[in-house]
Amino acid sequence: MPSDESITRAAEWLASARRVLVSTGAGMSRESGIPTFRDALEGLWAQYDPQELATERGFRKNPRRVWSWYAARRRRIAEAVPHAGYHALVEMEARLPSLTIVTQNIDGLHALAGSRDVVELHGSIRRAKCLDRHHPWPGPVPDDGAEESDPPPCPVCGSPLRPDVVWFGEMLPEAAVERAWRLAEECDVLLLVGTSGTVWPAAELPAVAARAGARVIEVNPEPSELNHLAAAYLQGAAGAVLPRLAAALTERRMGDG
Ligand code: BJW
Repeated sequence: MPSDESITRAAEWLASARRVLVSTGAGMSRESGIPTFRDALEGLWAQYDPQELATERGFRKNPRRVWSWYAARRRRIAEAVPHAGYHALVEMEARLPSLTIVTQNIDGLHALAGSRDVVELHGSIRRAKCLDRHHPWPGPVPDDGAEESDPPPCPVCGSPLRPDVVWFGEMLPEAAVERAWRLAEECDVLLLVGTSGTVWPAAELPAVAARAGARVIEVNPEPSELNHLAAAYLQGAAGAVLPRLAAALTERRMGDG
């Protein structure tokens, strides 16, 4: 666990920042019971290559398998509730002049916790669109509850529905990328939480921020590929470290006032 001194120092950086960018990955949701992307390939799915499941090619080859994998994950996400680390970020947003979250996660837990400024880089599992023409499905994603089922057809063009997430080889949503990169260039502190830093272009954000002069703080039980960029490494789980950081920020502000 990080020392009180390292938490206090990181809280001071946050308190004196004009703009804070929080960049989250799958590890952020683990304590809410949502497996990381790699963990999600456990058990029944361990026999499949991510490139088979999270690519358009994989979906076209076996739409039933990919649709069913996402249905199983969507059901698990629907039952998940944000843990204390999520609430700590909501508290930090209320206390700081500007805090935005850029997430690679598709589970929507930041919004559910009450964070107001969230940029989703990899889409959302809570939405669907059609494969060929990207017509959005209106409303909650259909689910017949079966362990395996075929994707329903798009009511507009008949092409199969797919989750509205970003698969390997696909472009990220342009507006989200533009905003995230601008925020990385402008922030004073980038708080990096629960990402392995292996998937691009999201993995580039901390380097963009560091090059522009920001301090990077990493929260992760294991050092990520981006750990060398961190001015402070708070080794531990998001649900344990972020509440300590929010509490130190609050204490500091009360001391100021
Ligand atoms: C905890 C914890 C706790 C555990 N608390 N922490 C440039 C260079 C090299 C490659 C590329 C490149 N540009 C593009 C590529 C190819 C590709 C890529 O990056 N491949 C890599 C495998 C190398 N990128 C793309 O294809 C992207 N598109 C793109 O670049 O378009 C332009 C283009 C188009 C065509 C050709 C070329 C360029 C799209 C990437 C989309 C990624 N999509 C996925 C799936 C989303 C839907 C789904 O979930 O099914 O997004 S992949 C998957 O990985 C998912 C995640 O968001 C993403 C990142 O994973 P993350 O968050 O880092 O999680 P994990 O599981 O890796 O790590 C968990 C971490 O948590 C660990 O560090 C733990 O220690 C930690 N942890 N418990 C805190 N309690």
